Amino acid sequence: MTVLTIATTPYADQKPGTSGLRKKVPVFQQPNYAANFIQSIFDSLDGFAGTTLVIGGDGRFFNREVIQIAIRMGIANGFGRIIVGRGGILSTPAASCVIRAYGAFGGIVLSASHNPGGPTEDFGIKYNISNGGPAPEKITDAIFAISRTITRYLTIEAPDVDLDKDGETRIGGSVVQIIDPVADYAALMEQLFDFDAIRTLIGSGFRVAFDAMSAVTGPYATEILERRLGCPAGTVRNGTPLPDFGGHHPDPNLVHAKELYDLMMGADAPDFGAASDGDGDRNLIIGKGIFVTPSDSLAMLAANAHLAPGYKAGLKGIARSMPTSGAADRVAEALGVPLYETPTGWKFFGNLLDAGMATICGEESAGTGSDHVREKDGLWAVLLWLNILAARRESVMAIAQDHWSRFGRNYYARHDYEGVDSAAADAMMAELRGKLGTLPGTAFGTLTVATSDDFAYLDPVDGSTSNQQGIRILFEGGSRIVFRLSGTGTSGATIRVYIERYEPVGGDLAQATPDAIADLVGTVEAIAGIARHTGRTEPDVIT
Ligand code: G16
Repeated sequence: MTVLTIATTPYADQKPGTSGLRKKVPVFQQPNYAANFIQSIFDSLDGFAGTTLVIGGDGRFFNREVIQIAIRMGIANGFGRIIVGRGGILSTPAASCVIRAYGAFGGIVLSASHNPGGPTEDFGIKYNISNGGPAPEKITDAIFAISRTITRYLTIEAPDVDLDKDGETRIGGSVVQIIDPVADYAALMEQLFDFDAIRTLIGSGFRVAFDAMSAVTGPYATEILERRLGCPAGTVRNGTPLPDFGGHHPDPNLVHAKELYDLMMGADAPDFGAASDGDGDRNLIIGKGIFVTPSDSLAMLAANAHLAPGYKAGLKGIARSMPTSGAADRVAEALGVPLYETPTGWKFFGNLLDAGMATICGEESAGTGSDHVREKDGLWAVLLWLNILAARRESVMAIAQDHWSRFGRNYYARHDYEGVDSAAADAMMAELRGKLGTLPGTAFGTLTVATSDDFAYLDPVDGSTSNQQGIRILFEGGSRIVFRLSGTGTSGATIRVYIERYEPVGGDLAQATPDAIADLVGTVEAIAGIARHTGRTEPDVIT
């Protein structure tokens, strides 16, 4: 086997965002674009000669091509074993599971998550470290720095590997191993949850609808829900991963999973509805007649996790991203465990999980997970819900109402302004930042600003700091609005506005969310001037 050194020139735009490098497919199709980034990943790492690298992706358009590039480059750079999910498939949580199960040095995961796929849509590459979690900023910063000066990449001359046949192939001094993408993950789920109890629940006529959104969770959900837990065939909808996700956004929110939402709000709704995203790390939970917000789902899962075998010893701590509602904080308080508030991005939970400081983590962006892997995990959340439902034998609605009556309710919504001109969005944020000192004491209608700041995080494990992670406007009485720019978009900027109002126990816990937060929504323009800066008068998506 000859290692080829291919001369290349840098691209200036390979800065990883919230979760890896995400760009449109034609950007990735530029000469050497993917190879440059993959070589920059390898050049940022030390000591991997002879070790194992995991490679997989969510099956979107361009997945197979980049998998072949990554296999050749992994071999040329000296990995001893390359483990690839059959068909080039590994969901993000399954990739995390496989990295841990096989003691791999790290993994390359090809995905643009919930973003659409296809020849002109989105693609992405991220690197996960040996704990199975996303590379921390120290590494992503190094990757970016290397990508700006790269002059060569290493590859080998070899035919494509047959991705569809399990087994091992020796190439030079390395082994390429194609594995079943589902088996290790499904085995882990069987360890964590009471499959017998869930099977009994299903056997009693409990009906589940799971929308895989033509994305990667199809094979996982079919194996686990239909084959192992006894849900009838057809429980998993849109269960075949398609390169363009059937032309839809594989984003499990109320806009893109509207069909499921409508089903769950209908007269003949199943008992439990759920969906997952492009790469399987996000989740949407809907009970009969009730959408559970991701922030509430985190709190309810944390409060009931002890009902599942994997968590019966209790939680060490709960972590949530800053924009996620404070519902989980009240559960942590009641359980007497610490609550950690981190910046947006699953990578910030890794240190807390590794240090044994937190067991369950969650984000408002439909992500929940635990210390079983180092990524958020859509099907895990579905299975924990099913385990809780099997143990409590109550409806999702009853569990939610009981939760609010014990802890109070955090009314919560996120307003997204998508594809906004980046300069206008930056100007808006800069102006807000400039007024932070003067906002406290200012009244907006009936609301008065108590404090305002730009969230900064000091990692309690490694002492690293992350600044400018979102502008928080906290009102007297505990309501809050947070402004932040998304780090996962691929065109223009996305402004996210997170709106939250806490209703204590004894208050009106049965309001419609838009009514409960109407006064806060009414202050957004006066505080931030989104319309003035961007011309947008309405959000594109409300979740
Ligand atoms: C990624 C990160 C999440 C983050 C989300 C939203 O999710 O893994 O931790 O909450 O992006 O980020 P933003 O608000 O910056 O768009 P995913 O599912 O896209 O990988």
